Amino acid sequence: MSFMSNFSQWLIKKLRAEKRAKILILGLDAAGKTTLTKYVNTGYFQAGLTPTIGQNIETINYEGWDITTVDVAGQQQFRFLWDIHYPGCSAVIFVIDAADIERLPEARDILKIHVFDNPLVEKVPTLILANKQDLPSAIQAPLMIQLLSLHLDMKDRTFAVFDCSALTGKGVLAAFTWLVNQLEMDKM
Ligand SMILES: Nc1nc2c(ncn2[C@@H]2O[C@H](COP(=O)(O)OP(=O)(O)OP(=O)(O)O)[C@@H](O)[C@H]2O)c(=O)[nH]1
Ligand SMILES: [Mg+2]
Repeated sequence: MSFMSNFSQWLIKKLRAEKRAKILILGLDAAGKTTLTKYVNTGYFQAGLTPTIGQNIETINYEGWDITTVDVAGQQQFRFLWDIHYPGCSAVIFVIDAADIERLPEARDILKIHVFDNPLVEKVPTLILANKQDLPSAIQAPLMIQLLSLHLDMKDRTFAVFDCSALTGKGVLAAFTWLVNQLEMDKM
């Protein structure tokens, strides 16, 4: 093998090796975090998942990136565990059950405490997912931005709100592509 092909293989390996990211997936219990993570990993909806206790850590390869997803338990008694995962995270995904209007104020409070006002993640891009769009009562992104006052609270942050359904998969790819584009930009 020539020096150049050795060199180019080394370079490709090195560049690929550097494309590593840890993405933290937060949100209230039953928002759909694990369902979404499974969909991203397998391309299929998995029914009957049990509520997460602790966290699920998985690795996916996407567009040359080695992405570790940390899907945490959303139930209140486990939320203290989220603190362990903030250091070193490259992006946050905050999943909201967009059809559960009653819990939107709670989702907003948790988003504020754990993301907006959290200095450990102030420099990382945040993808907010208005999940469960397959349900007729789901609120869509423009109204979600208003209801959660994201246009005010997040004005100094890199964030986007996407509609999606972890059941049908609609919107998941577009949202994930936005996030990976942010990771690419952060690397420049
Ligand atoms: N209709 C519909 N149901 C969904 C969707 N995403 C998740 N679900 C359902 O919502 C319920 C909770 O989903 P999970 O993925 O376990 O929620 P979670 O956010 O991981 O919850 P915790 O692990 O308790 O924090 C399950 O019954 C899922 O099948 C969706 O996009 N549409
Ligand atoms: Mg879960």
